[in-house]
Amino acid sequence: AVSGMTARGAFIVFEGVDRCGKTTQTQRLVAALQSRKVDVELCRFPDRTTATGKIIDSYLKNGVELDDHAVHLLFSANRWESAQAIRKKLAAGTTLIVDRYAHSGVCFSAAKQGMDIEWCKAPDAGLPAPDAVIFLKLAIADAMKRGQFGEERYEKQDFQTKVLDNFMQMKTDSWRVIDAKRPIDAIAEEIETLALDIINSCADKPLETLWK
Ligand code: FDM
Repeated sequence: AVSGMTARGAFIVFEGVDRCGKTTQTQRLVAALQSRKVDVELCRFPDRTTATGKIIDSYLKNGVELDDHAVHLLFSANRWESAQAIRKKLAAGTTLIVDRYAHSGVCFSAAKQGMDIEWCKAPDAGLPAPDAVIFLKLAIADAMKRGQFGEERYEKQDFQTKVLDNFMQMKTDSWRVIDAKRPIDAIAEEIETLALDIINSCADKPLETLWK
């Protein structure tokens, strides 16, 4: 970074199927970075607190039925609602650790009948792009050994298997794939090293946009 200017924060997204340990690892990483005095915040999508988020929450809890296309657009709108704030925070030097983002958006919707990946990608085009996607890779059989999936709409074995296939299709060489079957501490250590490296290397690079 140029001296006298604030280095921008890194936009680090965690992805993976349900029960892969994303929520645990994002929380661990934020705590680890805070203890190193890194300016960092945790976010998650969907953000269930906004107007679109409340409809999404009800949909996920099976409270309302929505057309597959319509709810896909709501998930995307839910990210667009945060796009300006994300850009501002990154520019001000805050690193954002994000639990799910546009890849979940595409991979979950495209697991439904008649929804294809290209169509699903379109509404997110132009959003701030992550500097890194950390993918916690776990077989569905192993995810299920961690206890039953919950009660929400998508927490079913067949559906999660399709989601994982979609993630594997969307994966690019730049994704950091982590073997999520290992003990929590070992994974957390690997991720901390990775994150520090990402934070350093993106400080003087411009933020990109999806889907590049
Ligand atoms: N999900 C999440 C989607 O279907 N589309 C999206 O754009 C996003 C961000 O919502 F099953 C799904 C993934 C998951 C559910 O996520 C809620 P959390 O992480 O369990 O709250």
